[in-house]
Amino acid sequence: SLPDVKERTLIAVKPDGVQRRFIGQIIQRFEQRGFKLVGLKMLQASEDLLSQHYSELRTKPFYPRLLKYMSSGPVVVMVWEGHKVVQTSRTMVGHTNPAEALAGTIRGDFSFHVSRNVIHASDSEEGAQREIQLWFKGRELLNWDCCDQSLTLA
Ligand code: DGI
Repeated sequence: SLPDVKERTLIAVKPDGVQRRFIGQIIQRFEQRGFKLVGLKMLQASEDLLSQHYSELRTKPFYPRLLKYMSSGPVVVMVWEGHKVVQTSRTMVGHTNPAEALAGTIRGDFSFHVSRNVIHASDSEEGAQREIQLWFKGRELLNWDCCDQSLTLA
């Protein structure tokens, strides 16, 4: 069977990543890998939205601080599409704890503490679908083809 090139994942530049001016460098890494950006917006997330996003972590001791930090300033949320984009993004993002994140990963290159680890990436295909539906309306996701695929506008 043909490889699935339509897999999608949710990536978010967290408030510390926005504040430290990393939006451009993060987008650049996904573009240069060859993934396709199909959704993008900036917003300050409510604690209600974040409690749904992080529902699996609600019993953790750091959960109240996590929601406070994630709602403290704007985030940039994106949907990226491509073959094995969920798994590849997790590799690009690196370990949750920056102390264990390898150099060359986004967290390994841009962060030093788990409470300020710059970026979110969905951890499974099911999780990605759930998170994309939570953060985006269907009409906010755009299908498009590369200009080298056809010359019908010529
Ligand atoms: O999917 P990840 O973001 O890599 O990791 P996760 O789903 O286990 O945790 C979500 C976020 O919660 C993580 O990016 C940062 C925060 N977090 C996780 N473990 C800790 C933590 N924050 C603090 N302060 N302490 C933790 O042990």
